[in-house]
Amino acid sequence: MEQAWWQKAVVYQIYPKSFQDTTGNGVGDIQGIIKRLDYLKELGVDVLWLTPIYASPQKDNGYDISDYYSIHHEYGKMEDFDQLLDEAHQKGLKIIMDIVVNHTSTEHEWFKQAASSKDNPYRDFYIWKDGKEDGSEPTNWQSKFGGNAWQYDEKTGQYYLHLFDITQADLNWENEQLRNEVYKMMKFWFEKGVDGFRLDVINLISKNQDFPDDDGSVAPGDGRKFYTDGPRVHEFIHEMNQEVFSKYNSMTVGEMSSTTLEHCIKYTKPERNELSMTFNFHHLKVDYPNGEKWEIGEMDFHALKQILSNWQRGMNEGGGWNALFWCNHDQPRIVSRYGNDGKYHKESAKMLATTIHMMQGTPYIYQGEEFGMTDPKFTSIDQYRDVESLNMYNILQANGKPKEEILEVLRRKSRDNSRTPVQWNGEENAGFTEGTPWIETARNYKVLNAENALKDKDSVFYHYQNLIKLRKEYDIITDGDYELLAPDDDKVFAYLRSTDKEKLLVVNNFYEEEAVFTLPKHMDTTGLTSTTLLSNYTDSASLGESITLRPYESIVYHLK
Ligand code: TEU
Repeated sequence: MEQAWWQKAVVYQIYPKSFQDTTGNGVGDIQGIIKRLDYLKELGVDVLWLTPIYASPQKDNGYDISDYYSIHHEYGKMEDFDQLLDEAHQKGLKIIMDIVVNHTSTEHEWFKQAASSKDNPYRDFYIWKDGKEDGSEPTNWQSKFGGNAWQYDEKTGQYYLHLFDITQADLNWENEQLRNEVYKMMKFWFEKGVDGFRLDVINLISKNQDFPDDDGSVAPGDGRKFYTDGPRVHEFIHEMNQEVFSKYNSMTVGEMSSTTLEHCIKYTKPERNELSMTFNFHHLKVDYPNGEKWEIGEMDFHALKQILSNWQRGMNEGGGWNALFWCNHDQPRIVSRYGNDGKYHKESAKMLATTIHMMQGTPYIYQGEEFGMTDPKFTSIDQYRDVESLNMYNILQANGKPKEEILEVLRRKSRDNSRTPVQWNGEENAGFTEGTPWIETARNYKVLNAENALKDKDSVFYHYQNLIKLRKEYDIITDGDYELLAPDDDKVFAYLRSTDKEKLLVVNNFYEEEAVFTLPKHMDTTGLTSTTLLSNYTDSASLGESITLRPYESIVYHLK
């Protein structure tokens, strides 16, 4: 297949609220993004993904949209957005918008209409059901933010579905008029000149219309099997593609909650005309004991290697396309999580970056990741802002978990770990704001910040810059096949990328103890010359039959 522009691109995710404030109100804004465009050019990324900037009551930081056609007032005005789009384009940066169409805020005009009476024309834009005979919720499904997923509406005597917060009401995709409204809105943004969309939880839009109770085989009231990759989801996304995406030279990335490889191949196989690529989260659940997010567990290294490798091979063989990432605004910082944010901060941040960036797919860098931002390690519940974290705090407390333990869980798991202000410099509030930031800055900003990273030729920042350059120079990173090497090794994540002409050998030590990697017998290197393309130590060994790797050492060899 002919290559699409986004297959060789690197995307940078901006969480505007925490990126750069220019007004002193403590909240980031669009002018702040404009101010930092040159920094992003220096890094070398091609596309900026902005998490939702639409009008919103901000119960879930913009994932609760009240008007798809206007900009949230704290971020600026539509003119600011137009200016951003224009300046970014002039600098050769593309912009993709985050669009949330599984649900809207209950403050959205559609919902207000829908809730006003049972026969309002907008009623069917949402999912309303009568309670069970005893008046209880229509199903036992749990909301992703805790509690039952149905909310009773006194006025009309029915329940509406909300898979997330109570103020995030699920849209009814069975309704054709709703779908047409969504397509119209998407076209509005494309006509403005945006280059694509990140589609929030797009694999949840088609619900099993029988609305059965969950038998609890996965977890009590889980419910996911009745709406994840649901009955009509491919049909709806294909329709969206035909009505909207296919008319523009766009890229689309679907956020896929609890999905499968088979579905993601379908979502992204070009001839099916659905999406460009998908995010999945299986590699970020290998530290969930028994699949439970709100418990602390060790990272299962073998599972991590197997999962990433299955997706590499599976998407390649199936003709799909992966989005590659460690970090986003919902995940703790990777260096604090699978790396080491103390003694080996630099080494481990670079090693993790190499591991993911040398794979096949489109890599995503989340703001601050490029210089190794860490979790803030909050110690008090007052420091948290995230609706999910606050809900879980209450739920775990009601379950009888001691407060100190809950705080420890949040310290490791909270989404706020990635939402603290970007650490631009060592000035007060890290140069993020001249006012009081909406969420505290991590304490290490005096040392760990973008300004220092730019001054240090050996910084994590320049490692990311190199990874991006390599992707542009070496087609094999985009095109090569993938093979996991030494699958049973307890410390080393090594893989081989190959085309008929060349190979890339990527070896990563994930631990702070030394590790030895031995070239597998079947890998014949005779007649090939090896050069070291990148490493995170200045004096890494050249390729030999076995290589001793120092703590978190990571080396990329090119063989030709
Ligand atoms: O997240 C969807 C999602 O399922 C998560 O990663 C979620 O944060 C996690 O399951 C909670 O444990 C998307 C957005 O990225 C997230 O910020 C929104 O809160 C959510 O959708 C609702 O729009």
